[in-house]
Amino acid sequence: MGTTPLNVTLTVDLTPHTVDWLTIHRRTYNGEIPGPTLRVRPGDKLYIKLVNNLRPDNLVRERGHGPISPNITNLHLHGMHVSPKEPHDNVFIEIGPGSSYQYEFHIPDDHPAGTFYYHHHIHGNSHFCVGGGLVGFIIVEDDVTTMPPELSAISCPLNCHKEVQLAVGTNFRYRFLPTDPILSYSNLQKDLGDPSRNLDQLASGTGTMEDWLMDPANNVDYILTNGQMWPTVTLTVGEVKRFRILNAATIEVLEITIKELGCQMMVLAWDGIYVDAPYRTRMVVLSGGARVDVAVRCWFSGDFTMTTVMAEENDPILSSEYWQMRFDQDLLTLHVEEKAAVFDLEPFPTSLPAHPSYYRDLRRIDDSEIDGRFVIEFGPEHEVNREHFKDAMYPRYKYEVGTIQEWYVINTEQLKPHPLHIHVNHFQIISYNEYTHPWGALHPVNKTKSAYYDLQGNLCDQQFLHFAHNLDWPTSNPPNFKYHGHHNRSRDSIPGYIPLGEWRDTINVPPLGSMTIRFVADRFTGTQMIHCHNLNHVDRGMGLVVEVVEQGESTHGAHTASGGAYPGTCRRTDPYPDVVTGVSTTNVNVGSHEHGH
Ligand SMILES: [Cu+2]
Repeated sequence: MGTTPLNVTLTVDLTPHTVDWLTIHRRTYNGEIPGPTLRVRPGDKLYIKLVNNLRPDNLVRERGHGPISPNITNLHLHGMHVSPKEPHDNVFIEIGPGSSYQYEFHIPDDHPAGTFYYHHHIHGNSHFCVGGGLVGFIIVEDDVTTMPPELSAISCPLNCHKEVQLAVGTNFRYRFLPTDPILSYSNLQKDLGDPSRNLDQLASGTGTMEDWLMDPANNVDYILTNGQMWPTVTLTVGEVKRFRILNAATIEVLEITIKELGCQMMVLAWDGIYVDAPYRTRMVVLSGGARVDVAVRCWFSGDFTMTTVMAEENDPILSSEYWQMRFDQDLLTLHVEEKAAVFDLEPFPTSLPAHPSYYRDLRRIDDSEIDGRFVIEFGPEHEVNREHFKDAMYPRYKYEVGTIQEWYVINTEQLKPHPLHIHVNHFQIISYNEYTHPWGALHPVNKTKSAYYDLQGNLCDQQFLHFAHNLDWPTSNPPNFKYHGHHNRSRDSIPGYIPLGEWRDTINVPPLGSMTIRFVADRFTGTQMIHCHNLNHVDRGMGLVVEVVEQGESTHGAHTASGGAYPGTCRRTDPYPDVVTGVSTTNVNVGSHEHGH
């Protein structure tokens, strides 16, 4: 166990970043995209001094109506099990131009070893800043004395040459909606006076540099791997390497695969938490903020392509909210060299480290063990539970530390996926698109029938229209929509389907999707954020805060969503049903009709 204090300085500055012939200016940590990789061990105390070297500006816009100044910054340790209070992982700290802040992160002795990341987390400018490059890996190293030897053979600290870190980002992106104040980098850069050539007129007189970059005919990739275009990773035939892959993009869901036949991928961990046992996969699906650890081995020499696929046979709905952003893009070349000696295969890991006690399996616990329940509803217009996030003053749910929580997550949008991210605690997937009554009652007719019922048991029309008539993937094919899977069916071939029991800190909630998650509110009290990790969405208010209180402290006083409409109903105009009546569990908090502040 590490006990060394680790001191790191991360300096945020505007830095030129060159890709091929093009130099762009982006906000970076220590001048790099991604920022430096931080390696820590359980028990370490990590001190990060965050220095903001950006210039002051006059750009002040109200949150929710456009970016606040992208020259304000802060830091979040995504997925790390650390305190959300100051001076720890409090994401509501704001560090202005010319200022600095001394963060402290006390990493628990029993913190899982795995792949995490740090990034900027200011509400209102996160899409611009994180998408531009304010991301970096933080890796909690395994304990060499207890990790399985086959895993140690492909991992730091003993075999760092076997590790490959891939931060897949969109740092090259120029604009998608030129008039959109959150999505348009160029206009914002112009407003800020950042050095930028994006709006330069071309000598040919055919528009701006940005027009040229955005013209599909010019075939410009905008997905970068570690800030580069198509880097090369070298392996030898039969060698196993451990890839730590981060989706550092702000909007896109990545469906990563190896294009050519001849390489194998084994999933080791999701979001920094080892799976129970390694399993083969042909594709990994990562929403923004997600990480996966995969072991890769190739049988033949030659060049292979790791690519992100958005092909017809997959789920176009996962890619993003905007159809024009569907893409197939190559991420890197796997260059596999001939092996001089006899052909032998290095083994894949067959076992993985156990989870800490606070990530114990909650799938088969008795209902009576569940201490509290909450609903998270992603809805239209960037709302969570029918409202926009404004500040951290009013938690929407309070619960005691140490309690077992069961949350029901639904997405009432027909076309947009929303990746849910919960700070501080990972959560376990208990049900996936089961479409039962949110409180566990069975569908009155057929539990496996894919229809979505609200808290009152009413069939929600929008779900019914898409799903009810033809449930079998992939034959179900309404326009622009494919059914994303159901946990009672065999969904091995569906990209993005999440096996029950796995742990995540970020999970894609497909359109009209639903899931039940559980977790222990382990150890840390304080206000913590729950939000959509499509960063343009959270910038517009797609988040809320909850508060974990001390044991025995009152959980009253949480403010429910305002406006007379509540989560778990079919339409935003539906009244909130009285779910407390007839529900045997205690501490159902969504039904409180308490208002006002
Ligand atoms: Cu969203």
